[in-house]
Amino acid sequence: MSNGVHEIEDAKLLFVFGYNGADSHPIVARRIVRAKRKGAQIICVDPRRIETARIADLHIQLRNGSNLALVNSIAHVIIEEGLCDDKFIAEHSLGFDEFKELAAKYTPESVAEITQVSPEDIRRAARMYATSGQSMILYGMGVCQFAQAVNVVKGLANLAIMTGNFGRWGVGIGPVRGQNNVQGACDMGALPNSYPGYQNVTVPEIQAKFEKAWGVALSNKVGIPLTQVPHYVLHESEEKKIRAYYVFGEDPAQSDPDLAEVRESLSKIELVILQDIYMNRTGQYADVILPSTGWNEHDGVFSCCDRGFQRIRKVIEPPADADVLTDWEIISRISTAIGYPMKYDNTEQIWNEVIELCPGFYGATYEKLDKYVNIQWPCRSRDLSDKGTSFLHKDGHFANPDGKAKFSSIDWQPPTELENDEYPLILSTAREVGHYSVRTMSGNCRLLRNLEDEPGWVQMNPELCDELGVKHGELVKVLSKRGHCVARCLPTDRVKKQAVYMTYQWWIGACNELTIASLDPISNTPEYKYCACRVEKIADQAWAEKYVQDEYLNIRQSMGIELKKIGGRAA
Ligand SMILES: Nc1nc2c(c(=O)[nH]1)N[C@H]1C(S)=C(S)[C@@H](COP(=O)(O)OP(=O)(O)OC[C@H]3O[C@@H](n4cnc5c(=O)[nH]c(N)nc54)[C@H](O)[C@@H]3O)O[C@H]1N2
Ligand SMILES: Nc1nc2c(c(=O)[nH]1)N[C@H]1C(S)=C(S)[C@@H](COP(=O)(O)OP(=O)(O)OC[C@H]3O[C@@H](n4cnc5c(=O)[nH]c(N)nc54)[C@H](O)[C@@H]3O)O[C@H]1N2
Ligand SMILES: [Mo]
Repeated sequence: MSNGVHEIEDAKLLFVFGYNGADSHPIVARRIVRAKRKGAQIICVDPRRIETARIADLHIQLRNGSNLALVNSIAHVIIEEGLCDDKFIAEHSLGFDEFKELAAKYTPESVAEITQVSPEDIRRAARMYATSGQSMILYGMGVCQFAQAVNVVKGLANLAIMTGNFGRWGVGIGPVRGQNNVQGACDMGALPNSYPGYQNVTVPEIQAKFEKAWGVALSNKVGIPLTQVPHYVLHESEEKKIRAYYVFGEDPAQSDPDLAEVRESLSKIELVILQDIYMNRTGQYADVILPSTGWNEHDGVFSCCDRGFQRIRKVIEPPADADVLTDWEIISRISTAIGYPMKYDNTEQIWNEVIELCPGFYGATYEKLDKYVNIQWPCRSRDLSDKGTSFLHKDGHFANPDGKAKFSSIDWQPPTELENDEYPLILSTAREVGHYSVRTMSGNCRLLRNLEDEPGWVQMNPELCDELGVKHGELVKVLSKRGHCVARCLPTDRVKKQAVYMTYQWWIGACNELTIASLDPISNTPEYKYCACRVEKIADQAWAEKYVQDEYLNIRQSMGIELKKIGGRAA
């Protein structure tokens, strides 16, 4: 994020784009509500009438998959109506003339069919965003989970640059990232192309720095992104093939797209290691399972989505009979066994090594984290007066070598798999408030399970339900070219008739049986938000209910959560 989460409250306009904070990040959503109370205007861009849409001044209920057409059209209006910050553009950016040419094509009238948004609403959104004086964009998976994702982010950046909404308090762009520590995973270099602190593995000086610090020879080759693993197992030559897969805090057999393909690849990999705090679906393919402690059983540092480092502290001992180690102890022992002795006594030693090697984190010492609680990088000085950086690009100085922001001129492109005769509906997948990602954590909580349990819901417009003759709570079959699953029908007029929505944590209503592994070429994120599907009525509901129960028990037994009954006795 270019700005701090706390700054949301002070924005005068929030442009909430493909982000459902009320379900995904209720604490961030509180900030949106407070901003509204302080007088901020809100534009919500989402194909569903989500909670933010209900409190918004303008809800743009665009057609799924039309993001960049809408964004380019908003830019068109800003230019056409003379609402640009010409001084900011002239002093702090490059490429505006080329962008103007591209934007000229995107009249609101010309994108009305693609976006299903009225030209008047596009003009209103453009005026509101460009004239508030302090506009902040918040975006989420409704942007990222498309084959054209990074380009939409660039399109949103164009809007912020052309209106000078960067480098001040309460403006900027906020990718409100997923988990509590997904930003931390990237900060620590859990990426195929970088060491900790976004230092690229292909740069010789950086390679030399880490070789010296660690006393080893390091490769300068970029690694393989998670979502390309099936390709490297199933379709690559012998010498490029993946043979061992060390899965750490991830459940690809539940959360990756096209699960049939994922299962095939997990079965073909010679060695699968799973390091987790619970059994998950990938565990069923694991040769070795390394059980680790949970967040309240160990110390560490998390990075919030807004670059804020915060310490976490151990509050309880793991159960005496649990035979678990902390993640860092497991990694240290594996490394030592492989032949690179790794010895730390505590997380502070690890953290000190991190900040020593990462100039942008250098000043974020444990001492300061204790004193100030939250330090947002960059924090480059150890001096106690450097408390980190709430917003980036101060005074229009951007992180490119020439200090300038770059406009990107990119055309909208349709999603990969469009609706057709056999699969006439759009399947979009998202989140619900009561369960978390692959549900190892929330699914092991009986209270949450009592509130919501298998097989999960498929949200459908009431008119569609009528046409298919299915009612609230009935089990239906959802199919795509790649597979099928069973879920309960949830009629809701918050969604349009053309698209149905599922959440991805259910084992029986597993929407990733259906999703397509079409990846954004830059981020490698799959197109979870768009594929073609069909919903079928199930005539024999009693059979279907029994199927769900039996299947649930089967899965729980195979994961060791429920004991197997052998000859009438639990074994
Ligand atoms: N309770 C709970 N909270 C979670 C999680 C969870 O599983 N459960 N997961 C966490 C994780 S990993 C993440 S990444 C975050 C994600 O949090 P969000 O970014 O909120 O993610 P989603 O709910 O997947 O999608 C956001 C919105 O995108 C909309 N959308 C779909 N298609 C389009 C489109 O074409 N254009 C636009 N503009 N919008 C579209 C959907 O309708 C949805 O409302 O949540 C985190 N928080
Ligand atoms: N269809 C569809 N699929 C999606 C998405 C979608 O919107 N639609 N969203 C995608 C997104 S944005 C994300 S981020 C992924 C999330 O998917 P995953 O990352 O696979 O799921 P999580 O539930 O976040 O956690 C993965 C594992 O980490 C374990 N874990 C938790 N804490 C610890 C710990 O401290 N140490 C260790 N070693 N393990 C731990 C959990 O038990 C769990 O098994 O799903 C993706 N999949
Ligand atoms: Mo995520």
